[in-house]
Amino acid sequence: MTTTPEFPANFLWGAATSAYQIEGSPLADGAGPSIWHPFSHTPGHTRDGDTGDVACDHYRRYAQDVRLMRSLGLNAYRFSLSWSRVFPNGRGRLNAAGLAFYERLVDTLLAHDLQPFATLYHWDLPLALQERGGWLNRGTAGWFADYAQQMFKALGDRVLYWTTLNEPWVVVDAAYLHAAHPPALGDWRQAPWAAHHLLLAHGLAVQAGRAEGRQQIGIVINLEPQYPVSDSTADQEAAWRAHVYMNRFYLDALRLGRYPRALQSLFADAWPDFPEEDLRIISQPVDYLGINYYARSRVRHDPQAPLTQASRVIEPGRRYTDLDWEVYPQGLTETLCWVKRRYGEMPLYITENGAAFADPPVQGDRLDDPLRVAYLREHLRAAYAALEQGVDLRGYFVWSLLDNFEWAQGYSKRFGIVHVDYATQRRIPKASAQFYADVIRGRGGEALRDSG
Ligand code: IFM
Repeated sequence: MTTTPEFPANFLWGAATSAYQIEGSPLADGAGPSIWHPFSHTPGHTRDGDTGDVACDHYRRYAQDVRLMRSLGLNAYRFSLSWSRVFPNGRGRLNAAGLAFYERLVDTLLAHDLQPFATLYHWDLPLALQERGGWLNRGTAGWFADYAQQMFKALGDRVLYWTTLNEPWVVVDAAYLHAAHPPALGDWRQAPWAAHHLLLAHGLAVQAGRAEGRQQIGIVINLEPQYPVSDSTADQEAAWRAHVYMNRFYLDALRLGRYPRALQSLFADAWPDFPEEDLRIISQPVDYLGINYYARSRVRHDPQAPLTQASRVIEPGRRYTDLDWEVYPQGLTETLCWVKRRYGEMPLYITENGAAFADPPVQGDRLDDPLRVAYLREHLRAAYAALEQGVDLRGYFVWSLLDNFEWAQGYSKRFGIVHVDYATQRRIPKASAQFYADVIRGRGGEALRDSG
């Protein structure tokens, strides 16, 4: 890229978080537990036994966090609602005190000129619904739509952007293939129904949103280009299976109204005959797609790997983050262009992008995180390259505003542009926060200029 990037004037510049990862107080004010509560409290499930009990204490400190975002110049904030805060049993009685938290949050965002971008499901299924079968129970899709409808009614006058689900692929893969997230079933044969019910939940929630007059509803999908590590047929086929399983499974259903045929051979007799009508509901038009991009995978054929028989490989000489995810910015451009090519023109948002690095120690009130700054610079340039290639990119959300509970990794991985001292809950904007503020102020500009 030779030009100085200049992002559109109405571009959304945001940061993203999710409820269980930052809020803390998961049972406060009449909330019910989500599946993450007993899971994280069970020894051996999370690194160092970490739980979301306190997290970033955002439930009580949200106003300070909103002011912080405003001070950095952000104009949007992507957060999720905890279903079981609002419906302690997942259905039936609404907990007004839980809803009141989100009303306060949204009102505070608007008072600070931050556009709320609300996600209805970021992995924290109400435990009461898991006890009825969770995503293996078709009823969960309907209960999700009921919950969504109530949220559209309660907050739809103030929240313009709605996301039904965050990363359904992870929900299914982590719980049903690898037993790394609750309900930790670890049986790939259950994956197709779980995935299908999640997608049906999305479709029914979109219908509910339309009935309530909502006009900016989308879904967030995480994508990762899959490259074979060698030219061997076995590795190339493994990369293809990984690509279909991760990148096309959900988007083909959502945008083309069918599952990729290759999934039938992958799942063999565990692949059900899904009702056609469901696919019509799943594929009804949405207003935007949210893309979460972090890394690419280089994969090899691995007969031990469940389902896809493909494993990600770590190679010397490449750059990785603290989670062993490869730093590969051009993959973001490729991914956005691939979505446009395969699924057609539509508004896209980068709803998550960021990096876990073991940050250097805080010095006074400063924390220099040059690796994260470099990661963000390169990926923002890659995002701009996609815009230049005609992708209708409308916004970028860094993951994450704050260091937070990184699921099974607990607090050991830090993604924030703002450091959180978990002992005191003090927030310290890192150099990357300052860098992002400069990017926003210049709509790209000098901060993203090619230094080479
Ligand atoms: O922390 C997660 C987030 O909850 C979903 N997307 C990826 C992030 C980093 O792993």
